[in-house]
Amino acid sequence: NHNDLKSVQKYVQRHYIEPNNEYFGVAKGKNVLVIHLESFQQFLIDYKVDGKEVTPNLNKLYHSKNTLSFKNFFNQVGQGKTSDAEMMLENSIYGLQAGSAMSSYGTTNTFESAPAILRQKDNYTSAVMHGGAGSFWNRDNAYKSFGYDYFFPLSFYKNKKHYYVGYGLKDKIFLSQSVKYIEHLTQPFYLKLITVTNHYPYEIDKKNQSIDKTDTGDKTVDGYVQTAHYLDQAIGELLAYLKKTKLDKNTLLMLYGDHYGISGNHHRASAQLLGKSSFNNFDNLQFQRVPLMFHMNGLKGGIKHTYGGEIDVRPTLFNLLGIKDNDLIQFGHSLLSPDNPQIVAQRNGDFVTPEYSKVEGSYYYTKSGKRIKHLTVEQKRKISLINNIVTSELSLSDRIITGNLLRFYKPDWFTTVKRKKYSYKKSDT
Ligand code: GP9
Ligand code: MN
Repeated sequence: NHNDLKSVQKYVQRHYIEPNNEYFGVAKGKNVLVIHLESFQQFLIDYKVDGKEVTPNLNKLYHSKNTLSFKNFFNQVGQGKTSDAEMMLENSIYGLQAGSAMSSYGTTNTFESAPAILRQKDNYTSAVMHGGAGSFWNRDNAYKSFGYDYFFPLSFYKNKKHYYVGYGLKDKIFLSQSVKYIEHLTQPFYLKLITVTNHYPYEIDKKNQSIDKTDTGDKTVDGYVQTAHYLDQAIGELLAYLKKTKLDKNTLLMLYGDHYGISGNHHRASAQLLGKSSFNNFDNLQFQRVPLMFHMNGLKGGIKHTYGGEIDVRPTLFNLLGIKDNDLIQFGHSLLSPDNPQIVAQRNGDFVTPEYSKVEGSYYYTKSGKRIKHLTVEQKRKISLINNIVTSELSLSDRIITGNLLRFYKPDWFTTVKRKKYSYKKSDT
């Protein structure tokens, strides 16, 4: 009810942080091309197998002087996996403790999401392209609630038996076919391309295996670098297209990994991949780092150490686009802001900060990985502040979703999204 909203509003206002002034609006009015890197972990960046880079194209982007790269950026998804990542990126609101918020509430809830905001503030056209079924994770409904103008799922693409693996079209085929749709989008656009080949069980046909598997002997792990390499090549082809069409001149690229590719059930193989003698639950939490990069001609880039997560992506993007977000209900903070609190909540209540990590009720020093056996009074105080923030955010966020609280709130300038306005036609539900 309204009182629930009041407490949410109060909390959000109290924790609001100004964006970084120097970066405010540096990408104002540019196209935004979001590349979803399926199951892509940060450790793959600069990773080598037999002396060969697994992801040369992404490595080049990562190190470019025109790329803002975040090396301590974490995924924060729960059971909703990809859909939780999308929920956080579009809304700066968490997924749920169980299930997928996009599936359970995407059709019925009111949202004030990135595509609607960008349309209303700066007349952006928005679209999602994905070589998989439109109904997966309830995308075909949730995207309407988010205010996406267009959705191009599998039914918009030519499909043949050898085009497809796992959950959708192979990334190279998906991206090359997407080009004709990208060309026709009215600019400026906010476009999300959702890749899918680098998804468990990491299988790809012989012809597209152009790097060796790793040799941990763990069958579900060893193919990972191979599909990641394939994804990287597909990205390379897309970048070449952007260059050829000069779209790169007026486009802000944003790339992110949605969640882990190697789950916590593969400690031995993970240790071997990282060249470590052991791998515990603390290591597994640190393993939740995924890439986040913003790339644009002329952007003042660099590798940033700020700790953050998917909840912070929208405020960071809005910082670059010069979109004021002080009157929006959101839990994230611009990663460019010097005052970013750097508290990265995990959906189960664990957290990472530059100083402390909480893993299944135990506390560790983030830098050394040493477990803290006895907390000092001062540590107790600091950690209880962090715990308060983590639990408040998660529970307030849950109340927004389960109580559909955004129907009671909108900034004056915002017009409520009408789902009926959108029809994705060929949608293959
Ligand atoms: C399918 C894809 C996979 O469309 O996005 O989702 P995931 O299994 O990673 O949550
Ligand atoms: Mn995923």
